[in-house]
Amino acid sequence: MNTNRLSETLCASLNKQMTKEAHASQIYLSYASWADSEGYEGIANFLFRHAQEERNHMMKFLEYILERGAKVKVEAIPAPPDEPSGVQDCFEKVFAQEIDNTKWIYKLVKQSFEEEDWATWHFLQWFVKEQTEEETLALNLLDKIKIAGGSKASGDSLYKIDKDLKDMPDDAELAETKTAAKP
Ligand code: OFO
Repeated sequence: MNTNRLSETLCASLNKQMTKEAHASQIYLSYASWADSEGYEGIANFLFRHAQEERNHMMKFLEYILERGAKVKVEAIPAPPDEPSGVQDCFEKVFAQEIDNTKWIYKLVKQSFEEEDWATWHFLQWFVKEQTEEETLALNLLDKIKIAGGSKASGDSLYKIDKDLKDMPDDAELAETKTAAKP
């Protein structure tokens, strides 16, 4: 009896995304290490936490594949790109990374829809929401850096941003959770 509830094609794509999440985690680890070595303790802390989040995303895919009776394929993780040249470049790279990941999540959603695999489609909705949050978070940070002067931001304003990031929550509030009383 076949107990595998995933198609071969969807299983391959989910495995691919699992490795992409692991890659994202390595990217955040590398940027966090760069930030720490530059003296930005708060930014490093924020990015280290995010590296862990991506690792959790990887585990979510792994567990889902197993749960559906399919086979997990653990593969090599590509090396992260070059380290950032400054704080603005760092968050531009973070934003670009999240946009790219959203693109892959959307491809998976489309594939699950086309294959009429509603369990996988439902599983992926969590990631659709998560990507919106992560893009918003990165965008908000870029806005702050832009206001502070972008690549010409003063040491003082970067110090303030670094301090704020230390305790900043990892998730952004989405429009749907806002109210007139709490815009
Ligand atoms: Fe950056 O998010 Fe995973 O999926």
